[in-house]
Amino acid sequence: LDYNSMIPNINLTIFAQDNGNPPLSSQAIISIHLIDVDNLDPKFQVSTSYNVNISIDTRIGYEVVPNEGRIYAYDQDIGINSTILYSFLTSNIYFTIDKYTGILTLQSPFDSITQFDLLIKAEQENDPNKSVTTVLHVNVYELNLYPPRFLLLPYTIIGYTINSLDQIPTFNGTISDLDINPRLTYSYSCDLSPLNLQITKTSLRQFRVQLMNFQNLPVCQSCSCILNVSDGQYSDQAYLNIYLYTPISFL
Ligand SMILES: [Ca+2]
Ligand SMILES: [Ca+2]
Repeated sequence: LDYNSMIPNINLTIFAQDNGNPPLSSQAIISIHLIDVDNLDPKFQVSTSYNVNISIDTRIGYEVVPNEGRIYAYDQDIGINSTILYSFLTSNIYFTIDKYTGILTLQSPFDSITQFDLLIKAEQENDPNKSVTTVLHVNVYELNLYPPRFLLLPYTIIGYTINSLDQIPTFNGTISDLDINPRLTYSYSCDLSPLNLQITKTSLRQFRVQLMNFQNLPVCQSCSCILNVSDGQYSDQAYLNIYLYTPISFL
């Protein structure tokens, strides 16, 4: 008898007859009522594994829904149908899973594109030994559709060869990049080797160029540097022309 594949209530009619003449007989009905026993583990609705594709810019608190739908498992004993509890077997800082609903929530932001797997367990509330596991494949991606561009060219720095801390020759520039959160990095090269630049990111799309060794700079009329900005995939270049004069009082 298998509860899951049978009608749980069966009536059997028993018929008895003797060999007398005439034969006498009687009948009785046996009513069988099947009760399920807890012999089957829970099962995930998705038989393979779950997959999550999530943008690196996703905000904390966001409900993360796998491609296959919400995480869901059920007790295969249909007559018992115990409550199922969900948990992670792999420790991770990014997601929480609701114990009762299986809902995944982002609790920590991503700082790089990455891929990792998490093991998820579903167990019966009344018997933790009756459980099943599945894998959640996580793919953190970043949309990078637009190239960065230096704005408001040409760039020029004019200054003196000798400076104090409050008059370091400086240039503030802006980048155009239509992506939501461009990860811009800067580099440079100059035609005059003693010229060293410090490029600082001042905001998501703004930067500051300052001349290093500002107390003792070479004379430049003009020197030329090439600035480079990259978003990891696309890049742009701009010329920075530098004019450095000897202060008149030192002539
Ligand atoms: Ca069960
Ligand atoms: Ca971009």
